[in-house]
Amino acid sequence: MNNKKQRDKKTDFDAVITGAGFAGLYMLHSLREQGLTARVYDTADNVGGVWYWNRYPGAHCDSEAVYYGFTFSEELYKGWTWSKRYAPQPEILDYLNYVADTLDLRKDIKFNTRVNTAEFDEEKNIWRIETSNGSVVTAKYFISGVGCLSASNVPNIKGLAEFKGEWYHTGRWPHTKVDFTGKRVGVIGTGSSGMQLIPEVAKTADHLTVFQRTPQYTTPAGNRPLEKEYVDELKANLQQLRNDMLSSPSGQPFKRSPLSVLDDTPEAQNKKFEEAWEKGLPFFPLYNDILTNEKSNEIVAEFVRKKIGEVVKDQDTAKKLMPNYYFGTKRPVRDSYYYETFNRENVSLVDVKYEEPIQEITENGVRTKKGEYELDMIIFATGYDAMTGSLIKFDLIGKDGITLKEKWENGASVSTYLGIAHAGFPNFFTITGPESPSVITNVPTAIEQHVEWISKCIQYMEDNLIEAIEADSEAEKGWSAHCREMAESTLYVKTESWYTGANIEGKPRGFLIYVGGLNNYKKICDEVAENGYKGFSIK
Ligand code: N01
Repeated sequence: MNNKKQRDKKTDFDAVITGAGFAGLYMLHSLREQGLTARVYDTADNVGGVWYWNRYPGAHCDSEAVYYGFTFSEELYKGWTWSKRYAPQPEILDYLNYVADTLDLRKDIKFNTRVNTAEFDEEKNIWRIETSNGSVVTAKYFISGVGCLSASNVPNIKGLAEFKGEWYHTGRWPHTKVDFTGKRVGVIGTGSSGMQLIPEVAKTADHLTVFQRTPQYTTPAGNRPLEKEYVDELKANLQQLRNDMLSSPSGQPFKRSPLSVLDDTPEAQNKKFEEAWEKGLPFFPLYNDILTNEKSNEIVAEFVRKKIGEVVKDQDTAKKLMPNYYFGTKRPVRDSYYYETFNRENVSLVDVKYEEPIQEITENGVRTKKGEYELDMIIFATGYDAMTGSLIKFDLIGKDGITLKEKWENGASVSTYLGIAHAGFPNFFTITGPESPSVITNVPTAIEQHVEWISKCIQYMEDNLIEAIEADSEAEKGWSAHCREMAESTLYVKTESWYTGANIEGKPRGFLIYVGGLNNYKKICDEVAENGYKGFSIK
């Protein structure tokens, strides 16, 4: 007899999920396959999540396309063929639409709807969710699929309201064409988004001024069409590919060399780096200690700085473009002709960190310490309030009326259990939440692992007629301490970045990513489940 049927269903849905990107789509599908009901809410008018919003020219994913998708279904994987090694945003959005259509997901998604409040009812052990369209629904489970990078950050620079020209943020790009032709365009920000956008804007703008606060390491993406034989082979061996991805630190089937950079002679190091640079291969698998050994890291960093000096003709500009922090400790970028763009006559670089900080935006452009840059358009490629921003920007109210924002003291003391669960917030799960491997892995693989773990946990609850599951405070403290300890053994924590919260003015610092590898993380999560959900209270 099916135990589930014995549960007295006292809610509108078994689960409510926020976000219709990779995470929300798979979570919805997975719960439906279990015979449960779920409703997804998204503020956009279609599926896609970050790939719906990030429509700026040049937007690509810098995880290889053949790994940047779902592997849980043979039908889905085999029915889709990527055109290029790194997929452009429109193709990823098409892919997510293909997923939604193939799995018939849309009927359970409410678009154009924001979740304003989600409140846990302690007596009934249910969540009450209020949305922007005025509706109130109840669910046993509340699941966040909003991801780590969805709260856009437009910096608070004096005078923006006075600017007479057009302005945009890369993460909220319009759905209509933005024309740069003949215009004086300023781009503020040189992270992944800025570096993808800048070469595209330069092609048609009259003049492009790049306002750089921190230079960024990037290595060539070497994007190219995919060979049919290679794709066919992956499709024919999907289970092997899936296992390799889930049992790797990065969520991609790369084998990391067991060698330290220092094990090789300078000639051997150089040969490997040159080959990676020429072929557009990632640098991290070449050695095992690029992110942990300062000397090894400096050798890679120096190689990239030397390349910048070779590619960029004007040596003053080249010097400004050379980073001086640890390679890879800000999110590494894979680019298409980024440094080359600074050889164009219509492109100039302004160092707003050391030479001429931005003072204000005027009605005509940007004023720095040295003078005014007249502009017709300003583009903010200034990133996101990452990891926690989207979780604390609405009222998520747990036990005793405490919000997640209050629990985390507005970000000063973020603590989770496994990045999935939260003491004081029963039956609430976060997909790729803070303190999980999330953004330093191939994100769809991390999402698959989380969704499958959450689905299994929910199935366990349904089978055993469990009303509520909640992370214990002690387990949570232990997990957060473990995450911090792991992070402190790397060079990541030595650099100011969005990983540490340093990109947002006033945001408390912390390193909210589990750096021990997706493979080890999966083992820990599986052990917790196998041990009767160790670290959780169940009732
Ligand atoms: O944002 P960022 P992003 N004045 O935070 C600068 C993913 N992504 O949108 O470094 C002047 O990296 C800031 O300077 P600094 C990926 O995970 C993936 O580019 O803080 N400048 C920095 O240069 C990525 O890492 C893809 O000193 C200001 C830039 O703005 C993440 O999204 C593609 C400033 C922000 O860089 C975020 O990338 C795109 C100010 N007040 C994005 N405030 C893929 O390919 C900020 N900056 C998968």
